[in-house]
Amino acid sequence: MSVMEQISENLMKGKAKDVAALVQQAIDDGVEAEKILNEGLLPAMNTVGVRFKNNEVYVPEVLIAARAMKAGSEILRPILAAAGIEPKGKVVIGTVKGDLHDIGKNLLCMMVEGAGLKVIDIGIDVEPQKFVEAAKENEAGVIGVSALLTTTMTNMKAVVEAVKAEGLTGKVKVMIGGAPVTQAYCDEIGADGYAPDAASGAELAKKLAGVE
Ligand code: B1M
Repeated sequence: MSVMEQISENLMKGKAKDVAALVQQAIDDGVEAEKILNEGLLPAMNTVGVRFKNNEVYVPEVLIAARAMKAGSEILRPILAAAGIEPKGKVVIGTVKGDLHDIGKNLLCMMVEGAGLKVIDIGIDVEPQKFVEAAKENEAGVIGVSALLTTTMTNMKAVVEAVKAEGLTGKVKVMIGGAPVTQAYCDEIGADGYAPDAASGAELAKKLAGVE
């Protein structure tokens, strides 16, 4: 099995230490950091996302795979940065105002990062305006809003409106998700996209960021 295949295998099993060691070994052997990312880490994380979507694996497996992804990408990050290879898109992600749930949001952050985009996680109970400010500050093209409560999911509309008030409609896309959220609600509030799970969320973030 090639080093790249070993990286993928170990990432899918969530073996963070082994992934880190293999990534380092590949670098020492002269493999380009971008190749390790694109052929070792990203496809494996993508496979985990697909399995999660198909209910073949569950939240714990995704979390440990994401931890292994992080261990590998942290070794690559300084090398990629030095080579001027920027993440392909930036996404601000937070849980809507009034809502303290963060497990789904964190999962989404990991999957989006796993898809090769930069994530700016602005936490829970986030004021609508703060989403917009974070997007402007970080020059992010996508805002992701998570909601778990029917009582406060209405604050998602305020995020769409805050983007509009800043004249950023079309430039900064808003995607929404979370257990009570639906495509119909997305259409109703004029958000740019809805994803039912974190894996689809990562795909949608890439699409909205104009990546691939
Ligand atoms: Co809360 N809670 N909770 N809770 N809680 C729910 C959501 C609830 C359905 C339980 C129930 O009554 N059956 C209910 C909401 C009812 C409703 O409004 N429809 C509820 C309630 C009522 C409450 C409180 C009001 C309870 C109280 O105090 N009386 C309170 C509210 C606090 C607040 O937020 N202001 C509360 C508190 C809590 C805890 C703090 C105890 C804890 C949160 C811990 C934490 O997040 N750190 C908690 C938990 C754990 C839950 C349940 C049990 C699990 C939620 C979860 O993490 N699921 C939940 C019941 C349930 O779902 N079975 C419940 C796992 C997670 C991976 O799924 O977040 O759906 P989820 O994310 C999915 C998708 O939705 C999607 O991707 C993920 C996976 O692929 N997704 C996105 C999520 N965000 C996305 C964004 C995207 C795209 C996809 O794009 C931007």
